[in-house]
Amino acid sequence: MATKQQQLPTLDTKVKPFQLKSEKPIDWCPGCGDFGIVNAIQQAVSELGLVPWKVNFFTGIGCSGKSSQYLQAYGVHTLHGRVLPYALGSKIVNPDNVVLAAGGDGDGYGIGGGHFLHAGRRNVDITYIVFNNEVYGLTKGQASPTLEVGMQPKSLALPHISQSINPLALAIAAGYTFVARSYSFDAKHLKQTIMAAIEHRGISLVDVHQPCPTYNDLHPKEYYSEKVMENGTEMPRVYYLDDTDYNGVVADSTDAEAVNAKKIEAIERAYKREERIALGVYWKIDMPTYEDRLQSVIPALQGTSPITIPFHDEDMIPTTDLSYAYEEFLV
Ligand SMILES: Cc1ncc(C[n+]2csc(CCOP(=O)(O)OP(=O)(O)O)c2C)c(N)n1
Ligand code: SF4
Ligand SMILES: [Mg+2]
Repeated sequence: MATKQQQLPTLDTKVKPFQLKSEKPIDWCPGCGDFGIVNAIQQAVSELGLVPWKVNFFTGIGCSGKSSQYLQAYGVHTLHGRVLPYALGSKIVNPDNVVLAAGGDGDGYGIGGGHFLHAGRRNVDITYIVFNNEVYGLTKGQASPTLEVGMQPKSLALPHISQSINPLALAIAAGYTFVARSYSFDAKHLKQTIMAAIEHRGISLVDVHQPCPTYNDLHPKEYYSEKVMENGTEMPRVYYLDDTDYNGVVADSTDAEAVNAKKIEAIERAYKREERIALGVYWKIDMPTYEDRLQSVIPALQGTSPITIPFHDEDMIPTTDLSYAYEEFLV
């Protein structure tokens, strides 16, 4: 089977990142982490040499949701919490395209939480990038599902009284086949992580820590660049899993027992309590995608895109007999 990299739609002459910028005026606050994430997406699409009109970019609602307007590609600025159904549907009918979904932590892990979990089970070959700033930025800084209990950014009148969720652990448990964390102002790491996520065959989650200087004063840019004490030594806050002994890549996905053990290890790694923030790939496994399984039950889809199959002839007569589907309703 061809690797995903070989299958990606590419141009002989790569487009430059600046050619992927749209002309829409950007209205994010100065210093917002969203700038770094959109830049990294443009860099990744450019460096992979992707055909821009074969990149479909869907976003949810929030400050982060505006990103689809700032990338020169086809896309939809969708409904709050509903970015994944758009993205999954788009990929299933256009399997040759590269589908990216993005949105905020409120959008994806809150109102869109049901879609977030069930997208994992399906393993459609898309990349989902979540802008994680611990608040609902667009609606003035209410607590998002990733804000830890007891925390009080300046936008809250009182400390937060709900527990937070762990998006990486949730994604691993739900069946995502590539789960990574990055940071909006680590341009190189973020670009490389998004590229690896796009190259991965299956659903990939990139949870991106992102300062919201307007509403979240707990974790500004300075927080990520400061040093912290670890075992009596000053260490950088942000570090890389690649520089540790941890390796989240499953070598043999057919060994169910080993996969389970590795999954537990990955979830434990995602839950590790530490002052520092580990960026990198927490979990990666090669598994059949939803598209593979669909083709195995509908052989007519093999080697083609559903979108190219005509559903009526020249006289507008349906080419597929669906009457059997209604038989049970006939009286
Ligand atoms: C159905 C629905 N409910 C609520 C809203 C109001 N609303 C708009 S954006 C948003 C939260 C955005 O937070 P997040 O997803 O974290 O994105 P951010 O702005 O932080 O990037 C809410 C609650 C809405 N637009 N639609
Ligand atoms: S409110 Fe926060 S997340 Fe939204 S644009 Fe401003 S800084 Fe960025
Ligand atoms: Mg948010």
